[in-house]
Amino acid sequence: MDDNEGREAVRYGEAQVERGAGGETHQVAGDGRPSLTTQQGVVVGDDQNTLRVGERGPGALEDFHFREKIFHFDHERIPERVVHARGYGAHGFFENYEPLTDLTRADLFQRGGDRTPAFVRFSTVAGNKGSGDLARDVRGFAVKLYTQEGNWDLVGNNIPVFFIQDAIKFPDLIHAAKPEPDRGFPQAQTAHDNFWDFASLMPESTHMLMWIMSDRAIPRSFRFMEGFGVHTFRLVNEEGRSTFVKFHWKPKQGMQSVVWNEALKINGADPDFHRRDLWDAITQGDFPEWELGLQLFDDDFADRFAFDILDPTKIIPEEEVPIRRVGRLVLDRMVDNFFAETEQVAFCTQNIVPGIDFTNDPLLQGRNFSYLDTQLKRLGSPNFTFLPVNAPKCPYATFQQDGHMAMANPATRANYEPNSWGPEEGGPREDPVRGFQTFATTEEGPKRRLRPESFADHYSQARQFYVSQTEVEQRHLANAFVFELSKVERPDIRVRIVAALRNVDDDLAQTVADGLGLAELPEPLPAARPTVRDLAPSAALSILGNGPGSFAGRKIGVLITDGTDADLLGEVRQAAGKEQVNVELVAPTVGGITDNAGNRVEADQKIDGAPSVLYDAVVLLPSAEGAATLARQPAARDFVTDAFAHCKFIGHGPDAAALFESTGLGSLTDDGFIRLVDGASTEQFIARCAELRFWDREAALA
Ligand code: HDE
Repeated sequence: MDDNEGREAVRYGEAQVERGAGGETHQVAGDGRPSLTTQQGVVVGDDQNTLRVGERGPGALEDFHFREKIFHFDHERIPERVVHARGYGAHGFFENYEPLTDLTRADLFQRGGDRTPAFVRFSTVAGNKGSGDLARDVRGFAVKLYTQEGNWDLVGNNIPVFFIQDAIKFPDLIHAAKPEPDRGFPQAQTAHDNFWDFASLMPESTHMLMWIMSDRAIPRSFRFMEGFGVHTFRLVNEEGRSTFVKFHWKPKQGMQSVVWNEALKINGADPDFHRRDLWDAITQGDFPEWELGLQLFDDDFADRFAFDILDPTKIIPEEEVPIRRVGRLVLDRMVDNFFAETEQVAFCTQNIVPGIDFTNDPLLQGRNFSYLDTQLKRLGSPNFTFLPVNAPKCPYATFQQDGHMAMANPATRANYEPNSWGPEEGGPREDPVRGFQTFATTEEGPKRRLRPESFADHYSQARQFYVSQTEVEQRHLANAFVFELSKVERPDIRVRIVAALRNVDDDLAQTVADGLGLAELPEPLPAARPTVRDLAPSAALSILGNGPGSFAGRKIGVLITDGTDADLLGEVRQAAGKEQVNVELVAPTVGGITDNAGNRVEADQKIDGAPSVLYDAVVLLPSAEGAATLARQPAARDFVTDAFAHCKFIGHGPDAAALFESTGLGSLTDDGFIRLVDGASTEQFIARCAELRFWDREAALA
């Protein structure tokens, strides 16, 4: 008998499903796709129409497929994170360079070359899940390391200090930063009264304010920023000896930020700019890497250091305690499913492993409560630890049981401990040798609500950060204060911030005051401790002072039109390719152009959808006729003027003149414009691009 006898072929879109006459077998004809089923495994015969009585009659309640589908859809959302709601994750590994047995017994640091699987989630803090990537904000840098002795979560930020010194102020800080409760805006912005009101009344936030008003808060991409564990932790070795440690992630790609006007425009042109960047890099095989750096110190240093090592509003300058690079983190795989992994990943600061321990940093102590608590709210069950992205990749055995979504109840007879059952039925036992041992500090003192005196200097390191910046960075920082405070409606709040800045640097305070149009400089805010004005600048704190020295991994937007010079375009592509620089072709239509050799060249972007803010540098290669046409189009003119205003290097072919004329840049060209005529000049252009921006232009225009 013919196998297909009695079967009817049904086409739904592209999929061809074979249905047995008696419904007994279900398989897919043609492309081998699996059959669609209900959650109970029943193959669905019709996913296009609800079950109804008569052709135009009412729906039937017994339509279990429809009910299951809508029921599940209705429950798709889980609460977004209270903070760090918008994030993007990727998988990878940590590779340890050499044994660190003298410092820690943590398994992942025991052998050189060992690789530990990792999952990293980058995020912004203030905005909701749908907010733009380019908000001026701290970025989260949360790393989950699935070690062979349990999961270690290093839940850090891209800024090494924090706004507050005590976790009890966290709800206030976040309430103040988030949209104002009566009006429900502004979204993903600190540029409003409540944030600056709170900040101006919390002198301890001043150091952090310097960082978030700096270009660190508008990174070019996740790939180009540093990460920090922020708090002081402990490493503990086999003998039980403890060494204090601060954790750093150093991007091998170098650091890079955008300028504020660019950030505002990127948010409109591509609110997923950072997501897309990470997705593109990893899927193209350009895996981003960070080196793990340790700042290691002992009690003697802690006692000597000018600030309290438990104070999370302070750094330890690299010049005072150098960073030892001990391994590398490589991100080499995107998630299979955003929700299952990036949304459901649950970082908890309390997730540490033998060989690592906490300190009494009051922020860290508070966080250790908060993260577990928040995961229960968000994921709805204490069994969130069994979700694949959260589960350890080493063996685990507990007596925890039941609860919503229980997935791994103990299979033994005993579900308690101690018990007198044998190994088969008795379940796991504690292990005093391999098990986690808390570092035995001695603690004593009166139980009080108190901020230690050693936390009282709020301005000296803020000043140190400021004086460690280049002139360009200082200008950006002052402009950021002016921008944000100009959005603040209450003059007294603006004045109070300027008064705080007087404790940091008088020039900065004056520049901000001028930018705000303040008639006179206010008296400095009373300070608990006078500012130490001569802390040595720390070169490591500047982004521009630590340039990448290469343009690799960056992107050039090349503007082309019909008649574009085929040879020059070829040179640009070749020179960029040699330096691992990405090129995107931007044209009047996405269908592309015909170059002067008669070749059809497809475009990546239509000019209206690809403003130059999406690129690190631009090249203008229109034909003379194309340039004349583009000169009449606002989008093309903005492409050029924005690239100019954002201090980008601009490579141009001989026929771009009409574009410069129309934008008024004809007389303003400077050394950041590079005329491309042949292979050599194109290579020079790419080499110049390694400087990332032509900052002299900004100084000239200021
Ligand atoms: Fe968080 N923080 N935080 N935080 N934090 C959360 O946990 C909290 C702090 C950081 O990608 C929440 O899962 C308190 C410092 C990152 O999933 C919550 C305090 C640093 C992420 C929470 C802090 C961070 C969070 C919200 C003050 C840098 C995102 C959702 C004591 C060292 C992790 C969640 C991810 C997320 C509490 C301060 C980093 C509510 C109480 C300092 C990167 O538990």
